[in-house]
Amino acid sequence: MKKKIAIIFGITGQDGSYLAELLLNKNYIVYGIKRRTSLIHTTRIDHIYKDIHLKTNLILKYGDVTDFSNVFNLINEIKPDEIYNLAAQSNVGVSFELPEYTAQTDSIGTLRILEAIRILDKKRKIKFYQASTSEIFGNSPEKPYNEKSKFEPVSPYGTAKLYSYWMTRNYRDAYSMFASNGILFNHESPRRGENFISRKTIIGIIKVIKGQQKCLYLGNLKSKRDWGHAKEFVYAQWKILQHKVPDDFVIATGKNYSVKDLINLVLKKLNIKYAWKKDKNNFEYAVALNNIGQIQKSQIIVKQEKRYFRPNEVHDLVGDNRKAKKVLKWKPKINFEQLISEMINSDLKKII
Ligand code: NAP
Ligand code: G4F
Repeated sequence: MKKKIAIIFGITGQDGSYLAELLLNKNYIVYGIKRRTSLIHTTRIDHIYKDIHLKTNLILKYGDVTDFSNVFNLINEIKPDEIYNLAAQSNVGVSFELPEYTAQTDSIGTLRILEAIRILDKKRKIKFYQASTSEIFGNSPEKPYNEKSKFEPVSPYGTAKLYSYWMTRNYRDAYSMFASNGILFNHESPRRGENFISRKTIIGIIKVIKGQQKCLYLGNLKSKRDWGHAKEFVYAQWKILQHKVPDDFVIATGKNYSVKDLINLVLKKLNIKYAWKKDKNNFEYAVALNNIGQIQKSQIIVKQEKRYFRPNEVHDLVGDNRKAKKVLKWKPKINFEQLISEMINSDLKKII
């Protein structure tokens, strides 16, 4: 049987690496699109990459979703069966500092791919997956969020992603394209970027124990997130494109925890005894109650700092995954505690 061909925009990211593994295991030929960077950073996919001169089902190509001619030429040359658009400036906090670049990548980047498909694929054979996000719900009042919930994004990132969500739907309706949105809630893994809260907390606290930094500085501890495992969430991405019709799906665990819950869990797993206190500005900090590693009793190990707060915040995200369970037969198995344990164990091996 002819092997399916997939393009992954954003293959060097967390999800791109797990999705590439999944598709290669399913015998796809995978074209991974990576950006030109001054230092090559393919660490997340090095274990599956073989020398291009050998026989391989993973081919890396340079590309950037801010360049229409590049996107067009790639799709024209590769003639894929499936396209996964995971490429994005994916950090919500950073989107307040880079709003225009975020829109170029996260909004117009998607439009460029959709337009290329519309022009090139007259027979409407290519299936398109858009990496949509729970950030599009913002602080919309009715929870848990499902596919029919109101969208009220509160960041340049969420707003840019909402444009892509609608464009994906519009191209599906206007041009009969197989174009689907996965509205994914937060998902983490040992491969998560180091400046997202889960990984930042784990790396930071391990470094404090090892004496490589004195304290971990964070922003808002009250916000809640519905955290799942990236490996399970990319499986949902693939399932969305295998469904018989294009559609939009919420992918979530259905349970959420606060940032403070996350920190408490990491401290507990690393055997640190501590107490939370407040300073005169009402900022919280955690003080060690035992000597452990390089930590001295009474040392401030975690502290809130103004610079890590965002100009606007999504307070409470939790998803209703019933449609995905029923229609796609997709169900998450890894719980929050297992996810965080796996990430801690991985970073304990990396930080020496
Ligand atoms: P990630 O680790 O930040 O990966 C993003 C990928 O996009 C990287 O490969 C990055 O390349 C690439 N990229 C950035 N700008 C690009 C551009 N202009 N042209 C081409 N590629 C570009 O993000 P992730 O966690 O894997 O998430 C994957 C997608 O799902 C993103 O679209 C994200 O917004 C969305 N999403 C993520 C979550 C989550 O919790 N992880 C939840 C909902 C939705 P570099 O490696 O060169 O930076
Ligand atoms: O880990 P975060 O940066 O993830 P956030 O903002 O929820 O966005 C992630 O999930 C979205 C899906 O809901 C994706 F679309 C998006 O691409 C990304 O993957 O922050 C989580 C929470 C926020 O409330 C933030 O304000 O942690 C809070 N936080 C507190 N201190 C911090 C920090 N976040 C970061 N990154 N760094 C801090 O120091």
